[in-house]
Amino acid sequence: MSYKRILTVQDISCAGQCSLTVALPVLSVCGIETAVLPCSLLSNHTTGFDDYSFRDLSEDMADIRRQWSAQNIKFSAVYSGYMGNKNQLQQLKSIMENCLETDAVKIIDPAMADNGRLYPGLDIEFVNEVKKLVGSADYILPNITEACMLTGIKYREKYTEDYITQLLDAVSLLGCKNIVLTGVSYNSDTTGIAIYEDGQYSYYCHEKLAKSSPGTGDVFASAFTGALINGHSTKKSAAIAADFVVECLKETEKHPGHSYGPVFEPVLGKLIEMTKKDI
Ligand code: PXL
Repeated sequence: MSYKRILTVQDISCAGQCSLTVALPVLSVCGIETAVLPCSLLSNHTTGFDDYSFRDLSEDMADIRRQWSAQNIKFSAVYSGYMGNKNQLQQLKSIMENCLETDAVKIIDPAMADNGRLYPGLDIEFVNEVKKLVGSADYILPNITEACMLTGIKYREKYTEDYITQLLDAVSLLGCKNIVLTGVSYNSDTTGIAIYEDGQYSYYCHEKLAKSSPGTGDVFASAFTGALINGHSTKKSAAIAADFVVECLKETEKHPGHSYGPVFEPVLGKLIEMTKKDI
């Protein structure tokens, strides 16, 4: 397999186990060279703490993009996560147009909402800009709330397979080729990942843990990206990432009161084994 260098674009939440502080270690243990483009600098993430500071780095993103373009620095894949405003989405678009190799894989996690609500500081105009961007992605990794926001379909806590199929179809109309919908649960004991790939639907079912936390989606998206870049199929990458999330949540449960992020660090060693590709 040819050497891959990935770029991940998301915020630095200095405390709180999410975004870049998750993506970098996860992708590194998957054995992938990872360049970073931080789009905002926050004291901590915007959910699960009382308050946060926020510095917009969109001007720095533009400077960095200009340098990369001038020096012909290009990446073989891009994986984006939480973006803090419309300017940052614009910069991400420009990066995707100018700093990627021609066959680069584009993975977008539209990390903007959960449990039926947008994250603090984001609004409908932001969602409309995300909608425009996801059409250029090879993979989009929304949760159910995000899929609803992107499509205008009403968010439901309880649903049937038909509802999930309707959501996948509606997201696919935005132009994205492959959809990996997380947190799809049809009963109280299990949850799973619904996948739409080349017009085909599939589902990976796994154990449901009592509690999730902010950053869990970032663990999933980072592990999915790591597995995919290592040559696994979409379904296998989703299964590896979901199994890894279960390991992280089990680890988190060992630390009562640890509610602001997933304890993923002690189980990174397992991910090294899980993502190895035996050809
Ligand atoms: O994807 C989780 C996340 C990342 N970054 C920031 C967040 C959150 C979720 O709350 O607020 C800044």
